[in-house]
Order: sequence, then C-alpha cells, then structure tokens
Amino acid sequence: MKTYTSPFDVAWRPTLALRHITAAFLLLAAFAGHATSQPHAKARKATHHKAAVRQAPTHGPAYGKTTAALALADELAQQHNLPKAWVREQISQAQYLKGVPKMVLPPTVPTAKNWRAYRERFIDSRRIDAGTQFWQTYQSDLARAEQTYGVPAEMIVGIIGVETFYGQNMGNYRVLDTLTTLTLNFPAAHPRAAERQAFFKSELGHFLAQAHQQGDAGATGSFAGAMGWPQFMPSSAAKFAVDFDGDGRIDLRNSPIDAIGSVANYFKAFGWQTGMPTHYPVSFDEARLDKPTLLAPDILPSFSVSNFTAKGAVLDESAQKHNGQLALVELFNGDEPPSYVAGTDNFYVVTRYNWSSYYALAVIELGQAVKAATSVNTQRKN
Ligand SMILES: [Ca+2]
Repeated sequence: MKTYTSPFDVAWRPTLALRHITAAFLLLAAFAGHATSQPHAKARKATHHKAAVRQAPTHGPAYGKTTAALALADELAQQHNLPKAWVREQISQAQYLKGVPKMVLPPTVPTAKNWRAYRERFIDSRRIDAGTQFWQTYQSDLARAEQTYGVPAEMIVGIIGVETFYGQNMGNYRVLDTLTTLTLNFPAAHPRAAERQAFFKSELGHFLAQAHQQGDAGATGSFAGAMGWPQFMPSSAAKFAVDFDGDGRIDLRNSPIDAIGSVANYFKAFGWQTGMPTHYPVSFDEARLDKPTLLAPDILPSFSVSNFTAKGAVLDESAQKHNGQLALVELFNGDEPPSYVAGTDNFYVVTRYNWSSYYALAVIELGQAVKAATSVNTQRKN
C-alpha cells in the first residue's frame, strides 16, 4: 500500500525499476507505476514515464536549518506531538534527492496500455518460484491471517509478490530524504501540485512519528516513501499495520509475518468479503450489448447480475449466482482487442491497495499461479 496517486500517473517505483532496469525497460515505459496506494476511483491511462526508469537520484546537500526546513519541522512536530528539537534535527539532516521530484510528474508521452505485457512482468516463473517458497515458509502465518481476517492466502501472496518480489525489492531510498524532498521541493509543474505536496507532507509527518517511536529515522523504501515487504506508506502503516508475529512491535521491513497480517488487515478494512470471488469471465451478446453504459462506472461494481446481463454481458453459471454488484473491467492490450472481466466488490477492494485494475488482476493472477504451484509441490512431497 502505498503511496499512491493514480496507478498510472505516479512513477513506477524505482526500487523495482532499478532491479529490472534493462529487461523491463519497455514494460516499465508502457506502465509507469503502480506505486502508490491512495485509493483512486479510476485507473488512468498508462503513459510513458521516462522518470520511472532513471537511475537513482543523486544525494544533494542536507536541508540544514533553513527557514523552510525549520518551519516544516515545527509544523509536523506540533501535528504529531513530537519534540520540536528532534524533528528539526531530522529534517535538517534530510538530503535533497535530485532525481525524485521528476519521478512524480505525470508522463509526458502517452503510450498504449497493455494488459498482456503488464501481466508478463509479474506472472513469470521466477516470481512464482519465489512465491511458492514464501508460501511454504509462512504457511501457518498465512493460514492464521486467513482465519483472523477472512482474506485468502493467495491474495496476500499476490500482493507481496507484485509489490516487492517477496522482499527482494523493498527500495533503497532513505524515506526521510524522499519525503522531505517531495515536501520541500515538490515539482510545481505537476497538475495537482498542491494536493500531492500536501500528501507527501502528511506522509512525512506519519513517518517521523513512527521513526521517533522506533528510535530510528533511517528506514529505506521506495522513492515515494513506501516501505517494507508490503510497501505501506507511513499513513497506511499507522492505520492498518499489525504486529502479527507477536513480538510487541510492528516491523514491516524485517518481519514478513507482520507484513502478512498487515496486508490481510488492510483488505479487511477496505471491505473484503470472505468467500466472494474477485471476478468472473465475461463475454458479450453483441445483439443487445450496451458497452458504454456497462463501462461508465469503470471498476466500481454498479450492476446487479440481471442488469449486467440485460445490457449484453454474458456470464457463466457461477457468475449468474453472484450475490452482489458487478463492474465491467476493461483491460487494453495495445493494438490487440481488450480483455474484459466482471469485477466484484472484492476486485474493487484489491484496487484500494493500488488504484489500477491492471495491478489488481496481476495480484490476483500471481496469487492463483503461486497457489497452484505450491499445491503441486506439496503433492510431490507427500
Ligand atoms: Ca512484530
């Protein structure tokens, strides 16, 4: 969870980009990031995002005790009831990261969204193997999370796999530096500069509150400040993270078990309904198809099964028994025809982690692939 603005207008997390910079260049270019997790009602157009594939930003000078830095420190200290001197010390030590402001700018050159290319990036044998290992290692914790929060293991496994490749890519930016940079040097060229700058300032406040409590302001994360195995933004960590390994502290960077419980708790908090599928296959009866109406609410489930089918959507038997609303989710495939699924309320919940239907379906399909591979492995062993 994340940092996010829309899935497509926030840069790809460079933490990922840096690890896969060569092989994934084209895919990254086609899919600028899914980095943040602010809920967003609608997936934006995927566009080329040059900043997303830049090298790590160079460290500039520390902010020092400038008027702006001290004013920011005092404001955040007051908001979070932190010692003013301590916050001043942290902010004055924060370093300006030269490349980071550009990374949050919307892409300049639009490119075609491509679900198949996006999917390939996340659902591959290396990630599935790592997921299988993760599942086997944390089987009992995943089962406990499922029991506690009602969220299936494969959803948790899908999220952690897409977010950080099972802990392999958690980000190497000092969060204090990135969030201070995005607060004090947010790019004025951004179309929603004031709103986004306020967002990062708020995240910086949450980060400092947590850092003070933990006695450590040196945490690393993505360029946008997302941290740990599940890439939670500080505000999400404050609201949804849990101590799931029972050691008395929440540690999303060093405890995969805390990450497991926290992802499940996040889903539960956003309304995950136990037992409900995320989506169903859908085809069309062209004779009565009213696609514009079906697509109008985007990914927000708005149609009963009878409404949905009356407008030309064709559902299989299990989908016809669905108890709840559906959305027609359209995923573009570049020059090829789009893919469609009938998304449920639970599909929508997955997009609260990151506002993108492409992201959500990748999470779901990765989780399913890992589940299938894990079950094959288990059968072999038995
Ligand atoms: Ca813990």
